[in-house]
Amino acid sequence: MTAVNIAIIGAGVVGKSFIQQLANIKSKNITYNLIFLSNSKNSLISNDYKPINILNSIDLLNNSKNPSLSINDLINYLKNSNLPVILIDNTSNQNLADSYPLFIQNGISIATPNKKAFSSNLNLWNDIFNNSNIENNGLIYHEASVGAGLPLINTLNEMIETGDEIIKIEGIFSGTLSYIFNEFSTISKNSIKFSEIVKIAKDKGYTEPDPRDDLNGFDVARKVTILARISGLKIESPNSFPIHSLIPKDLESVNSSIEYLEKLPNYDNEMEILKNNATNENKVLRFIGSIDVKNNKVSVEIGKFDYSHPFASLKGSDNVISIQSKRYPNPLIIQGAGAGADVTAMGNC
Ligand code: NHO
Repeated sequence: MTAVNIAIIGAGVVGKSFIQQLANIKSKNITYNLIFLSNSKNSLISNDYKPINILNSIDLLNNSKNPSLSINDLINYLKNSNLPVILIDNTSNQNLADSYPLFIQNGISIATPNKKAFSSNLNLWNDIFNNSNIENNGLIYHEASVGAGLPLINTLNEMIETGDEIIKIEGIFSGTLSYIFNEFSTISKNSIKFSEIVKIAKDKGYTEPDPRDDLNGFDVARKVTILARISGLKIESPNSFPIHSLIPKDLESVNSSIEYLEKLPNYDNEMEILKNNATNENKVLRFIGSIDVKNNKVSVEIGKFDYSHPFASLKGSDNVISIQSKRYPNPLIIQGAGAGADVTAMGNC
């Protein structure tokens, strides 16, 4: 039986679920020993690298008097471990993401749902993956950075590594926007307004605290950047291609999400026209990310789809991704829950 040491940063929505899954993991060949856990306030550290009890680690962390370690102190601690180490980054911290190359150079592997490292500037991406290709350096896994735990990034990497050529990837990559469009633009006619659906999504807890953080399209742009880079496109940053923001210009700068939601009904007309045009063509609207590898074109936009298209029949907040390649001229479709703590945490495992 091989043993691996696990260090976890971040014990929020995804972090807590990951700890549960780690405590119950069914692996025949590998034992996972927790040696470090931190959030932005406290840390729990096993100075002699003996395993910490995973089951009550959250309580221990909350009662710990130790402050969080600096990134350099954490690297120094982890690189002296006598077993291989995997760092699980369950934060959305940019500084930590910027330090991945350092961790990897010091032989520490990383598994993370944090999109920041893979969707910031291209230099960071190159630094991470060039370093992880060097013998004895750490490896990097980020399955949950797009589509939560759906088998997407591994599948795409395997297709490319075995010589397939990606032609086009198109998908619904935001759980929140999937829900909003699945309810707003349906195969059977409905009279619901865009602003009403946004409010319902917010009340159900599907959106970020300020729904504009979902509706600006930037989260989708980050995910599209990641998939485009894996497919071989040199995307400088998520700002280097068109993103259709769903926030009316006048409401971009209003101070609070409450004011935004109050004023949103005044702007329903534009979305209503788009929906009616789609209905007249027997189509539905969906918010999609698109990567046309062949023509080197990337975008985040509202698309219109026939009722028979797999994107039209999507339910709830599911994600769906269509990959067209030389081997799959009829696209490979990956579909399922693409948001939520458990399915995101699973992507780290
Ligand atoms: P939380 O709940 O804010 O937890 C963050 C934790 O990190 C806290 O414990 C905080 O104390 C700690 N932390 C922050 N900075 C730190 C530092 N410097 N040192 C130590 N600790 C620090 O965040 P979540 O929700 O648990 O998210 C964690 C990561 O998973 C983020 O990178 C997030 O982007 C990523 N993620 C989350 C989800 C989700 O469902 N919550 C998803 C994907 C990735 O599949 C999900 C998704 O895409 C949802 C999306 N909105 C959609 O599609 O609609």
